[in-house]
Amino acid sequence: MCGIVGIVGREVVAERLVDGLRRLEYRGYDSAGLAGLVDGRIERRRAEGKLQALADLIAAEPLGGVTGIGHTRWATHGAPNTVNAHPHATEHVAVVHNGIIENFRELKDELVARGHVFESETDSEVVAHLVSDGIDNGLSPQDAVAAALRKLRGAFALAMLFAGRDGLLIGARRGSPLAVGFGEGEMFLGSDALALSSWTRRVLYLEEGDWVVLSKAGAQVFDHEDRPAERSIRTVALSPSQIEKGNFRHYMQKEIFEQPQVIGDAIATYLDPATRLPRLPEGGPDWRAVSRLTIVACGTSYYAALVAKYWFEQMARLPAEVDIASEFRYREAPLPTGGAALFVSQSGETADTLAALRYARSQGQFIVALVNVPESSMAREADLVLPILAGPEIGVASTKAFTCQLAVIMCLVLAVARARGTLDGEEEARLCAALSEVPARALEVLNHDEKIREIAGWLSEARDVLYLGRGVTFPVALEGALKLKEISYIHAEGYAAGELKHGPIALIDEQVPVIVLAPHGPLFEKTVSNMQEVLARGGRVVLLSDTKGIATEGRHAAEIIELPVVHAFVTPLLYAIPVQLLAYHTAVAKGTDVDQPRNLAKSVTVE
Ligand code: HGA
Repeated sequence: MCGIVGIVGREVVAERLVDGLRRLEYRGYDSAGLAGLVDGRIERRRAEGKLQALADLIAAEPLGGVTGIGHTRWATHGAPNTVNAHPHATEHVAVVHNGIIENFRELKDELVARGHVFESETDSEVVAHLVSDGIDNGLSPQDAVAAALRKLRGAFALAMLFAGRDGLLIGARRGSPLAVGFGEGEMFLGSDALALSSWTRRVLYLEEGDWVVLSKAGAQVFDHEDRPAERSIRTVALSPSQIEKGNFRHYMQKEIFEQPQVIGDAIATYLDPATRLPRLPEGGPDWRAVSRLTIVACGTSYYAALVAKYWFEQMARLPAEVDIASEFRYREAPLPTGGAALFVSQSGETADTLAALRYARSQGQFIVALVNVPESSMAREADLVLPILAGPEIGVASTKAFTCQLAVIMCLVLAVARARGTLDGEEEARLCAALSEVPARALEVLNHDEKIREIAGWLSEARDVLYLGRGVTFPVALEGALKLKEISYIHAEGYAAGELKHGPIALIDEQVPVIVLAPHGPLFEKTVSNMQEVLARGGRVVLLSDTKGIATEGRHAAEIIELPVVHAFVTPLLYAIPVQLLAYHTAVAKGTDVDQPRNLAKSVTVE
């Protein structure tokens, strides 16, 4: 989604603004732009496409100004072209915006009637004209912003620059995150701490409804009722190695290979190393009294939530419903008294999931947030926060966040099962041991990288690919298909293996690779029967199984990937890795933009 940066600096800021935008590239965008204050006047540079186009433009036509703002745009209103690129400006103010101004049409009509001339099709431009209108009427920039904010509906983060007011930036947040960075005689604004990471580690996160006035001397925060507010400054621990590619070709590849480490970190936090029993942060509900768990998420996090449903029901005997956030939020689902709700989101800012969380709160549910960004809105609004500890995830296609979500969910399920007394001691110990072994087994899986790259060679020629799984590997089949679609643009579907004959089997011919996820265990024979149905119709199967599974069925498959033998419950953590690698290598073979796939955004802060 859109990225915002701003600097009140001591020297010309254009290059640093571009550098800040590079750190936000991972969010996905289609155009970019800067505004700087040059001799008191607003000047802009904007370009369609990659940031390099903007960097080239600035090299050809340098942009001055020691105070400036920058933006990467992921279009919601208006085509991704230069005219619609931010910043939007009038003679008084330049604005960058993340989010959607829902009442922009009526505001625009009013402003047009008063003589304002708009140049873009965006909703965002209305903010520039609204603030400008206030300044035209004699208001100070600060008062004009306060007045404009009162009129805006929707979700947004904003940064604004004012003609004739060097050293002044105003930022605002409602629904989309915005952070303030404190430098030495300089101040910064950014969509997240990553954007600010090469300038400062001292960061203040605006709270919902806050707006902030930045000058060289510091920041003054106001709350949603325009009262001066105190917000604490934190020191953010982000090391350069966490946000650089190192020896890897792509962030996605780096993040896939980080999994043994980060899953290990998550498990070490949530499983006591001495007793190997789960330990959760204080403050959970009385799980014995929870009647039902509602789990809500989007995208990859939704697939982690689907695995969670199997685990909660089977291990903790807790009825669980899983919903896609964008559907759940408007469905007005009745939620039971004494219920709890779990929200899963890498960024903790996903607009639909956040809205769903607020709905669940209005229905009296106990709110648990499972997020990768502990300062995020969901973390702040939850009763219990479980950080997944994956470290910054830059690749748009989520990988390590998925497996860390699974690791932490499994620890939560084990803790809930213990509280509810649904697992006997031996089985609990077996499960905890199985989970503790996952990092070592994940390393073994990564050793198949080369083999998977070879298989991806022929997968890259396919037009359609099917993924089949049963039980806890069914959501992994869905995730595998999503990964392939996201980064290689090959059409893929994930199916519950038993559902194949109810429709998708019609798609099978020699041209359609079928990836079968079938760990040996209680469901193996059933899944293999479905694989046979594929083979009988000429389908080409890639079988992901373990030694036992491959010994009995491997000879039928065109390709096999042998995975370690593990407890059935932890198979999703391991089977996720080869499907990530398959998607990765297929995308590389096709030459697509792995880390920034077309049309996609990372943290989806609009509906
Ligand atoms: N609505 C604005 C900004 C979109 C956005 O925030 N995307 O993440 C536009 O379309 O320009």
